[in-house]
Amino acid sequence: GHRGCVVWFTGLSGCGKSTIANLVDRQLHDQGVHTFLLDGDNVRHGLNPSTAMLAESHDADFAQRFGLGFGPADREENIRRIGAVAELFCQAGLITLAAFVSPYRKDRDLVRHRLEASGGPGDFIEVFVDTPLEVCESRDPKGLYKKARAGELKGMTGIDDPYEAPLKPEITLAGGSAPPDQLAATVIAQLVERGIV
Ligand code: GGZ
Repeated sequence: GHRGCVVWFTGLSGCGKSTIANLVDRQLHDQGVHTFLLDGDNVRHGLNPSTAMLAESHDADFAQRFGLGFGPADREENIRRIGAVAELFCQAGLITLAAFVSPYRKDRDLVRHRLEASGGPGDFIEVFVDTPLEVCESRDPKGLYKKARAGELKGMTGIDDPYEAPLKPEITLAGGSAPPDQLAATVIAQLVERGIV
């Protein structure tokens, strides 16, 4: 058996965090470990939809008030909600994997402090996927960097919005230096070493 914890992946868009988190999730699941993965693909649709998405089912004023975008306050609220949900999964005993840009240090630190207060030290494992911006930008799967460089997208992390790297992450992965499955193996080895799985 194992107790719950939150493994929090942070890094630039295109750094590989979602790919690595998915590999860790699948591998742990295959070993019979109870996991749950939170990432933009499930969270920014259900829990934290954009204003435009929310407007499909609610009136414009409601969508404006509760929809989330990528401004500083919206990112803060995005991470706050995700942190609260991750805390619940952790309390349910799941190895909870979260993969979000989460660019602001204070927002990640708040999640850490809440988790360590409700659970214990070691319940929050921050994984910094440290991939050079040039590598992320060359991948650019959604063309967001290109748009940001062209001035068509404002507030892109790493271009005209800051990414505040963790100061003392539990794990740092040199993204782009090794294939994703090797980086996922590094994470799992760390979880074993920390007695989590
Ligand atoms: C950063 C953005 C932006 C801006 C849209 N800045 O590569 P992706 O596409 O799939 O991952 C990015 C995702 C970021 O959502 P998060 O919920 O992880 O962000 S945060 O933690 O900052 O709240 C990217 C896309 O959404 N995207 N606009 N301006 N990423």
